[in-house]
Amino acid sequence: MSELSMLSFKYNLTKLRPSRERQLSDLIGEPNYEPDRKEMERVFYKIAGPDKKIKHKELKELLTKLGVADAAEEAARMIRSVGSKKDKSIDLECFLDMHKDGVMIREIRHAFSVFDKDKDGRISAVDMQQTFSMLGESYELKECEKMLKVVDRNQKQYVDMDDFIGMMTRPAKK
Ligand SMILES: [Ca+2]
Repeated sequence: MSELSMLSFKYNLTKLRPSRERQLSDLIGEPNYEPDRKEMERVFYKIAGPDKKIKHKELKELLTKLGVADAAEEAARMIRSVGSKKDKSIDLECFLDMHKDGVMIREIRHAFSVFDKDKDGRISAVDMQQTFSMLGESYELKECEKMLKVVDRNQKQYVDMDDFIGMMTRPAKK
């Protein structure tokens, strides 16, 4: 994964507001890098909505949020390969099947590792500053600290994987 993901991370950051009307843990659950079945079910229902099927549009939106460049195409491909032929959507069983190797989580972890410059498993304000500077954007450390605070859910002064996953999969603001 790519600069695009990093840019989308940055874009997400700048869009975020400090209020926490949505609990990130609603979506992903307890800190856990390899989501178990229950967590995946929760994620599924979050994406799929009341009809309990993930349609192309929903999948495309999710992939876009995850920084996939050709989200529409990729969504169509995923539905073709794992979805139901009949109604062109992904049901819960397909979804669990699709994630048994943790593809999306792996992608997110990769993006995380791009930010985590000193590889200590935490994204600090300094990590953030360095990553942005690689992308040709310079920020004061103070600005990075501010951004970090929005993602960091319990004032630990760094972003962990759980914060990161929550942010990357957060639904777009209307
Ligand atoms: Ca770090």
